[in-house]
Amino acid sequence: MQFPFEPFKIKVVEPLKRTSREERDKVIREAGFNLFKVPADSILVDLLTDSGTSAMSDNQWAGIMLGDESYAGSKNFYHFEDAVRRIFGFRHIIPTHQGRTAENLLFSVVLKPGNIVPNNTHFDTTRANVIHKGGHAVDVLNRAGRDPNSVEPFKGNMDVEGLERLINEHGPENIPLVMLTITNNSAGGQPVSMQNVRETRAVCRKYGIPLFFDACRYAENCFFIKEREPELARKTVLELAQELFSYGDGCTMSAKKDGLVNIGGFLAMNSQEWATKATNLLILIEGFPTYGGLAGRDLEAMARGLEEVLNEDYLRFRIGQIRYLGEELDRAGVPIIKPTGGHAVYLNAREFLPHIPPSQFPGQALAVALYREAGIRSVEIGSLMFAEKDPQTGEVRYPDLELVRLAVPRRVYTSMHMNYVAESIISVFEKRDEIRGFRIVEETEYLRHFTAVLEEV
Ligand code: P71
Repeated sequence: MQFPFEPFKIKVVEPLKRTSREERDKVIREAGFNLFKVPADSILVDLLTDSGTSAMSDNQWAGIMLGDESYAGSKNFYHFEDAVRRIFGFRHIIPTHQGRTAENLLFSVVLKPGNIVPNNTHFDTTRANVIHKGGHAVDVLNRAGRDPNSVEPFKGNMDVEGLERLINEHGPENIPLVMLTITNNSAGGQPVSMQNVRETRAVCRKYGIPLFFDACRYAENCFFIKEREPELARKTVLELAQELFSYGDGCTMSAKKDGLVNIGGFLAMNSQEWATKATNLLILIEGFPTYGGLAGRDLEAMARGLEEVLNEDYLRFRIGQIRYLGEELDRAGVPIIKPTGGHAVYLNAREFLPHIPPSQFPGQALAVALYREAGIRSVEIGSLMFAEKDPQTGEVRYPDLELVRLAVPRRVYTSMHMNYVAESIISVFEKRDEIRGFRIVEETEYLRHFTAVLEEV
């Protein structure tokens, strides 16, 4: 397949350093087989995350020079507020230094211990924040999203009937809000349809429960809506975003994704009462409400990034680049989640390495192999990240999917980099029988994948 070429030219470059196989083998052992602990200098193509790794535009860098570092009332805050209000439409806008702080503020304000938070699929920081405030994070993903072989267009959707059942089971009074993660990162970067947003909204309305978006990848999600919901194909991505957010009562946002910045985020909502409480907490943990843990220049870059990301030539390239990588792998028989999502290609590690059981972390085994083979850094999204131990029985529950995510930073890598990645993975696939599983030697209680130390079985 041909994909639209990079709709930008390169003004600043950052050299890549090559390493030998021996060097990489040494580095990965010293890192306890945990790719989060590998120095970025020892990585050739870094697909760990699309978060905070974007290349900013000349327009954003120009905005950086216009940073107004006043403690209160910086002009950049008002630019930021205008941009967010134009696209998202929510009344109260609270800047934070990244997405998880917006989650922390939100759940600190709305959750009572024992409450339930339904989400199409919680991302790990969202889940951890819900649990940390004494709540239960429940994923209510539609059936297609749970089937790695389904090619449905909107595999990120909420299971709306399941949501209604859950509400009836626990009572709406125990559910402070419902969340929709767009795109659905943990389920493969799959989009949520406008239709599904409307249906989710209708159920929330019926029971008087607010609907919040986890809006990290809103522009990518809206581009998929434009491509795949025929009656909406003639709207601009901006118009689609405005419609989508009009169905919600607020959102959390990590602008490190579709804000095209290296740091930044926000919490936005219509409720005055919740916003007041969140702002008071913001002052305690982040800073004054017109900077929220950021410099004025960061707010300006974010204001500009939130608008730039809606450019449809950019989005066509962005989604096309991911699709291209997926197609190259698929053609060679490498098992991937299809269709490809908005920000990443997800390898199906369970099918890639059928000889490694979930208890030996097939995703991690594959991620380590890609690093050793080719200096590519990916991230495991499987049993290392998500397996849960039952506190009573000690029994371990494994997630439905064992994935390795190849997340592509925005505007950073070219098509030749994608070819290199595809060829390297295909060569690992050809010798997959040699790959061994892992066991954990050290782990923490929350978010263990960041720091765990492993050894080869
Ligand atoms: C991603 C990240 C960043 C990350 C987080 C944990 C491990 C590895 C990488 C962050 C998200 C996200 C969604 C849907 C909230 C956050 C938190 N994703 N919701 O995918 O994807 O945002 O990092 O700004 O705090 O690599 P934050």
